[in-house]
Amino acid sequence: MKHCFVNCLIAFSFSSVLQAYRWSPTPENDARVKACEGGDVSFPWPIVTDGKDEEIVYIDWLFQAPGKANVSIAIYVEGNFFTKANKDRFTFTPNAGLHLQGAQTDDAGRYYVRVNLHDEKCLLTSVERMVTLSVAERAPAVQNDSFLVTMSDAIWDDVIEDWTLQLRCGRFVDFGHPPVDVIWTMPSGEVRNSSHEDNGTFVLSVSSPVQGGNYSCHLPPSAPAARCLTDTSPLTAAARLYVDDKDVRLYLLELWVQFSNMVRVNSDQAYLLQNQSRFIQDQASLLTDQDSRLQGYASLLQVYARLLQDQSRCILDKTSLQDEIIDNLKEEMTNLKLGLAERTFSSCVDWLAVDARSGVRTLTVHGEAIRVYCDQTTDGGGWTVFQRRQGGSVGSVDFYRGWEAYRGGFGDLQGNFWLGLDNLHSLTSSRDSLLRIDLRKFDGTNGSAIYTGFHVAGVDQNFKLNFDSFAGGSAGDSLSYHNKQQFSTYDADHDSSNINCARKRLGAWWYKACDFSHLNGRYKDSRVYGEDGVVWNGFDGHFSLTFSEMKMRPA
Ligand SMILES: [Ca+2]
Repeated sequence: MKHCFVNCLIAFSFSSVLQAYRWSPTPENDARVKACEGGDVSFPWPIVTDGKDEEIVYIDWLFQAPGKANVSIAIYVEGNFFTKANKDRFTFTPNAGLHLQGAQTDDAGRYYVRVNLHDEKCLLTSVERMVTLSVAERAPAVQNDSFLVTMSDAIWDDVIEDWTLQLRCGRFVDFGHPPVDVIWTMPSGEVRNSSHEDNGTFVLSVSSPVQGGNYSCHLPPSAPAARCLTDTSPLTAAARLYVDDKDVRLYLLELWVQFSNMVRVNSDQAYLLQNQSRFIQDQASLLTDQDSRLQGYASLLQVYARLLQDQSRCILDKTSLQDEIIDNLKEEMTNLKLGLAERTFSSCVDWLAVDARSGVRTLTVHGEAIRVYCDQTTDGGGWTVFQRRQGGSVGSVDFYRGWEAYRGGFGDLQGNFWLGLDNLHSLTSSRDSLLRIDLRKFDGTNGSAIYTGFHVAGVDQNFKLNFDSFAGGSAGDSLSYHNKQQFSTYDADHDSSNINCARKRLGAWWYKACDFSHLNGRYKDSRVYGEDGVVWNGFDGHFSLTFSEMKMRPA
């Protein structure tokens, strides 16, 4: 047979069918077969030969996906079954059948089987059959609420002149082939298959006369398997339709619509109210925060208020104290003014008792007022200054002056000045005084010289200098040489020299012949050697000094 098979292959041709065989009745040619996704499906194709000499040479199977060309998927030859690539899920079942394991959605399409035979004349013939396979996607578990019955709005039917409405059962995708209807049970007990819409709902149209009562729907018992449903529990749902008359029904429908709207509106309002509630809660928590913060501020403000009260009390206390002090001061001032008005001061010691500050004061001496400068700081104060040399901006006072100038005095009591010989006589004539001379070198060293029993004679003795003795001082004694000497100016020579010492020295002093000290000499701006300068021999020789003050205090 093998050699013949080869020959027959060579001689192969698609001749017309000889009818020397027969197919079993099922499946019919062009049958539709349904498989669930992942499940098995068989194409039995039993074929029976009816001639002794007629034998199957080989069988081949082809597959045609929708809209595509045939492709070979398997072949059976000499008792061996071969599958093409990726088609090993197909197995052979006698005598021309195929079994597909784990059907997939892309397995859907047309399957052809071609049985190739030869007869005793080695003439090859082939016969074909075909099935169309649908593969349904496996549906998820069906939930009961998928079968809820809903009711449509009523529609006026002009033909029957009555209202119709529809009951809808379920929402799921129909995979099945052939389509499975939902079975409705009417209030009368009558069973009716529903029509079926594309979106998977099953609609029962109810028209006049509408029966009131329970309408229930359920899938037929075979449906879950046929439709790849995984849940085979009874799937039924029911609605009760109240129908007394059409007005009542319409009223009920209106109520239904209103209720639906109300539910929708209510749910909208509920959402709105929830939002508002949340907003109010937020505000409340915000207010709580602010409240606690305000309470904090309030307690802080109370503390501040207490502090301010304390401070105001302190201020009031202080103010009353100040008022008291001011009153006392005013009283004292008044007393002082009264006292001052009645009082006269003959020396800076008198002034020291009422005013400890140094400065220009008025003394009354022999009924005559004299303006003087009181030094209230040096050595206990009470000093009446009658000569000062200090240079500087107020130092440009010329001390090379004549007799009348020295008699009356000149300069500025706050700066460089000579108080006047008449005043000196007046201040010292009635009592002995201490004479104090304060000096300063250009290097800043201070020195002083003190003499007791100081007084200056009158103009009749040309203001002769008188004192008892040198009483000490770091500047040394450079005035005893001049004791008992008359005062000389360049225009009044009362010295004991043959020359005019005042002209020679360019000053005015109690010259003898001529001097050991010369504090009315020419003021020099630096430490310059010269007999014409401001000189105190015992302090810095003939070098000019930067500062000189002559003062007296009653002994
Ligand atoms: Ca002379």
